[in-house]
Amino acid sequence: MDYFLSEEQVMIKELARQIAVEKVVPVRQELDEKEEFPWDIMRVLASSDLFGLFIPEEFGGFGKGSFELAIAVEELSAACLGVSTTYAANALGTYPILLFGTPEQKKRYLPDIAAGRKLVAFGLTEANAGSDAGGIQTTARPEGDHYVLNGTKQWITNGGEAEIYTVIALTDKAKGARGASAFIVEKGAAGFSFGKKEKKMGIRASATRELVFEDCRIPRENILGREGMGFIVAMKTLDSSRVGVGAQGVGVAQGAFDEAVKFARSRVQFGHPIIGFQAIQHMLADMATDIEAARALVYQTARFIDSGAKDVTKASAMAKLFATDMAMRVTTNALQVMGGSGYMREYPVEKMMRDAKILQIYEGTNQIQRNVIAQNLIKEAAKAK
Ligand code: COS
Repeated sequence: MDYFLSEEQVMIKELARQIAVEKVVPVRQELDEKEEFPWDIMRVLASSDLFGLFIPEEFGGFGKGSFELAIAVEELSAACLGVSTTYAANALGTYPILLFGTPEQKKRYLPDIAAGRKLVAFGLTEANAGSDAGGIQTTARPEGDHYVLNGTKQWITNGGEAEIYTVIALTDKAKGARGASAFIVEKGAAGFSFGKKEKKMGIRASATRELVFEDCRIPRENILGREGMGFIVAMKTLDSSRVGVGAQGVGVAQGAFDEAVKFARSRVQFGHPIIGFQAIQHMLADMATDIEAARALVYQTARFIDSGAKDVTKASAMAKLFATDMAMRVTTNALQVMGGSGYMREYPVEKMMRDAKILQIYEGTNQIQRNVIAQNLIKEAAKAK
């Protein structure tokens, strides 16, 4: 399918693919087995200017948007979802600054992010606040010209590796979600430490840690937006970034599909390559159709976001939901096409299937995406009446 990419977009796609093939594929199995953070690859992405894609030119970026980010994420995801999660979570952590930062905050933080000199992480989730993001307990108490943070954030991607953290905490506990505010916290701040690195089923090249705040003092000017806006900052951030999770789904599914086709062409059973059997052909046909439908939805949603549309919540949730459920179906069936070989670590598809599972969970489970879509449908129906 031709998605009518501009010359520049084709270049971004080809550059990301070249890095994926030359730098990521050769090391992905080792990174997975050793649970090693992909610093070398992050340095290659930085020197190739891929961290600045969605950051305005005045802050050292390329002034492109969600679409260009999505195509880069897709290509990296076809090679390794652990690597692409590290890269995409950097964008997730950056959106609060991009969407709600003052010109001074943008000037201070975005150039380092655009150059890939500093990684970013987003801190919302807590032990008792996953799907129920409004239930966070971490507090930020105003004290003179500082805020004092106390609490623990859980399962934070890029935790420990990032230099910059965008964190949601309660400035008014009595108001619950409406008393939440968003902050920038820098690594090294007194009272800010990290929990152990989590051991995960998949995306094992990515780092996942707790962020621990114990009387962590940060300057007042590190608030993003106003006090009480934190929940909206988090929701708008997720509206922008969920389409990127959809792009991860398209990428990993394409990667698994390509492996399945390659295998089916060479594997001979009953005297023929198995790609000649209709049972296999129908599975491949369904997988290819599924991937293309998800890609069309993800690309269109990213373009919709880049158009400056005001309300992208439903579209972004739909793209995340469809593309990531698709990724689980396609990686599972790619493994099935390969039979016992697919189950072996010698081939990359078992890792792709393990990795894909997280896409249905992070940045809001797919059950939460359905809630978000339904709430928006109800709102639209009420408006139309
Ligand atoms: N944009 C702007 N405003 C939004 C919004 C959005 N996308 N989503 C919600 N809001 C507003 C609502 O309009 C409401 O405003 P009022 O208080 O003025 O009425 C307020 O925020 C609270 O919204 P709601 O009542 O829908 O909140 P809930 O507590 O019911 O939670 C969900 C909403 C479930 C959607 C939210 O908690 C969520 O996204 N959970 C998943 C969290 C997640 O993705 N975690 C992953 C962490 S990052 S890996």
